[in-house]
Amino acid sequence: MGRVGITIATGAVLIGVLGGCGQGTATAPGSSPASPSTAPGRAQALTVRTISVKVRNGKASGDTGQVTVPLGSPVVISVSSDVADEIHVHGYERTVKVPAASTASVAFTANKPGAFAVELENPKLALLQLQVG
Ligand SMILES: [Cu+2]
Repeated sequence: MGRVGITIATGAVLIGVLGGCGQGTATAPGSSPASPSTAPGRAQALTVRTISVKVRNGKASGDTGQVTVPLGSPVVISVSSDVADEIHVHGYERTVKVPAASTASVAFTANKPGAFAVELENPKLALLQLQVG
């Protein structure tokens, strides 16, 4: 029925993403391409920031809380979970499924400044807050 027009917020820096998973509900689950996109053209000798979080019995441990990475750094967020879930990096809108009793990683370049929540989707569990810049 009602035809929705143009979404204007595209490209704006998202501030205040701490409120949970309210955004991005239009994305179809299961259709996200799992290929980490790298930009080989302007790769500098940047250190990969590896962030590791372990989730057991609904509790996150490891690199939780606020994690600061420099703008432009390659980031790998590795989550080990005892239950099947989905990692969601807000702002960057990266989602990766993690099977039960295993580890999955989200790799991206932190090229947007700001503060971004990283969560597990199904219990809406906050893992960490990624501070870029
Ligand atoms: Cu989320």
